[in-house]
Amino acid sequence: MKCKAAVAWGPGQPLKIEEVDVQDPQAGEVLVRMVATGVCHTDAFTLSGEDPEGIFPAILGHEGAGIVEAIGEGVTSLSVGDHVIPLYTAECKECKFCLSGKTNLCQAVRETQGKGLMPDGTSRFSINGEPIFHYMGCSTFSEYSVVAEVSLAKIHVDAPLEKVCLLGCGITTGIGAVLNTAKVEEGATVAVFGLGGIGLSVIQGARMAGAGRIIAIDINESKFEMAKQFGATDCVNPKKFDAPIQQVIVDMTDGGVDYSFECIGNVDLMRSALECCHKGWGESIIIGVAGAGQEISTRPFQLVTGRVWKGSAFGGVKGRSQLPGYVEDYMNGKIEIDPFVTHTMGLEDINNAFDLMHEGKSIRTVILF
Ligand code: NAD
Ligand code: AHE
Ligand code: ZN
Repeated sequence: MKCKAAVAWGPGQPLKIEEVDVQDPQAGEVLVRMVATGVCHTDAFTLSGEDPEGIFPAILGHEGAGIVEAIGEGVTSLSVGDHVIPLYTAECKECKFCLSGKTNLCQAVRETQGKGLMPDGTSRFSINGEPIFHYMGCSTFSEYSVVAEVSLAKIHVDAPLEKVCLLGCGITTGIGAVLNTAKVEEGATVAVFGLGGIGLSVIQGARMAGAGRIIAIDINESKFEMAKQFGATDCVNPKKFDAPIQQVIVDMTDGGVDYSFECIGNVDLMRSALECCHKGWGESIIIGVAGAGQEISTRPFQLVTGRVWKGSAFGGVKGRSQLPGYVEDYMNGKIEIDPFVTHTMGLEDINNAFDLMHEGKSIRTVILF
């Protein structure tokens, strides 16, 4: 079949709307008609050329929701008409990682996914016979996408896809990092670096966990109002201080926070986030994604004296088992999504969504197909 998709032809180039050929789903694969997709900073990161796994030409997008249009041979867990969220972190329920009980990082399709291919090592997208690569196993910037069965969460048929698409990455990542990775306790003091879709979701998660104090940090003060709406108790602009931000936070909190979250992708701020943690027990969670060749550093003494450095991918959430519950938590009012959707537009305007993100004017733009 043919459909419209936004194609990333090369690093730093605007996406181009193209008519692409989409091959039928093969064994273990599913054809999804996309209804909506968010635009996450990670899409911009890969488009910038900073992603070591970035590969072009590709169809980006990994925060979508849609409806099963066709299934390939051997697909048993999904039927035509099911409502689904594509998962960049698959869940096969069989691999060493899935069975470990220690991680959500299923490896069933990860190797080929990182090469922009389906599990059999080929692409389902092409233009004039030339293959176009998949992205993060999702490629949601397309009217139709082929996704591995293990990379699809079946969700409640009544959930509004134009909202719950954001559970495909940003909101789940932030809430999950608080509840699964850090396991923030009631009354804890939390610092959140970066107030985009991820940081605001961390704040939402921290409030759900009953955190006592939530310190929101950003250089764009226009983000502070929404941070407060989600539960931030203090908002700090590092540019307003001469001292390093970690010192500012330590001074505000009688020795440091119990938990911090880096939601920007800046290795200097990853250090600040670790070093604003309390001696003896403070834990810092890296969520932000840093560019090729970048490395983190700190004095080992920071760890010797009890601070803990961790990372979190998709909030530690196992997509097929747990994401349907997140969708239902939205439907019954336990999780907020609507305020995150600051802009909506058609696929033809998708470059505008990237501009709004870079200008700091949006939290999430949702593309409606
Ligand atoms: P975003 O662009 O919407 O938000 C980033 C925020 O950081 C903005 O509010 C910006 O003003 C702020 N910021 C930038 N530089 C800053 C600085 N020097 N000091 C303080 N604040 C600063 O991005 P997002 O979609 O929320 O994503 C945030 C990060 O999380 C990205 O690196 C993204 O790739 C990553 N991410 C990781 C996962 C994961 O599973 N680990 C999932 C989704 C996104
Ligand atoms: N490809 C990059 C790393 C990108 C990355 O860290 N991705 C996050 C998800 S960001 C979603 O917005 C992730 O889950 N990583 C775990 C995984 O298996 O990809 C690189 O540095 O090579
Ligand atoms: Zn994302």
